[in-house]
Amino acid sequence: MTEPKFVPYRRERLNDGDMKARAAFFHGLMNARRSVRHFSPDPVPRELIEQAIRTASTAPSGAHRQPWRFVAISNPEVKRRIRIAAEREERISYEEGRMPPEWIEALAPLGTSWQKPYLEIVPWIVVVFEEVHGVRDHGPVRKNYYVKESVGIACGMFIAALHHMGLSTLPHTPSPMGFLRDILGRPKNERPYILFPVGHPAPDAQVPDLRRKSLAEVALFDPEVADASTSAPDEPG
Ligand code: IYR
Repeated sequence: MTEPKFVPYRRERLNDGDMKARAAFFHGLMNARRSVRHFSPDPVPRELIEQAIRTASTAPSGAHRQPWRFVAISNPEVKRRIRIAAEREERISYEEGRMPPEWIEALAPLGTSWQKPYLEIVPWIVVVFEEVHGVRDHGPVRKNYYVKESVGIACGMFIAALHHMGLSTLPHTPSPMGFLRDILGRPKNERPYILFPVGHPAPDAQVPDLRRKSLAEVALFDPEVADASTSAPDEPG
């Protein structure tokens, strides 16, 4: 059994006023983020993509396995192959009934279609893979834990990092996404999770006129709770 090893953790302690000011600033910043589908072809330095991936990779993860892999693509030929394969799948979803009518209707306010020209226009595509399990040269596979949760958190931090540095993106999941493993030559223990086109919005970019849920719609503070003596105990785990 590996012994735990601890190091001191020290953070500057801010006063409540400073924390409120920072909280308001950060909310304003994040509230200005929008998913973008109209990108500019303007180049973006690789260093910025590297930095966003570094930030994403600070995410917490199950048993600290860090079960994510970020594949960044700027090569126009590879972007083209991804667009062709994504549109092939999306056409089946949108036009040939793979997405049921209820789903198509749910997407109607977003104005999406099977066509994904932005996949060729953007300077970068970043495909995030979940490492379903680790690999060892000999013996059984090395298990990972809470992979979806871990990679989802990392993707959220990636989106925040991009937005904070002034870039835009879209969490895109052309379904099914198996073609990304083939095109990008990733091993079997890696599964495509989300594809992010990354760049600047086109000067004439538009986004759907959406409303965010209010705090009252998404949060409960100290709600009435069931009597502990009558409720079932939690499952261990
Ligand atoms: N993957 C498709 C469909 C799609 C699904 C959901 I849920 C969205 O929020 C948006 C789109 C596409 O990318 O068009």
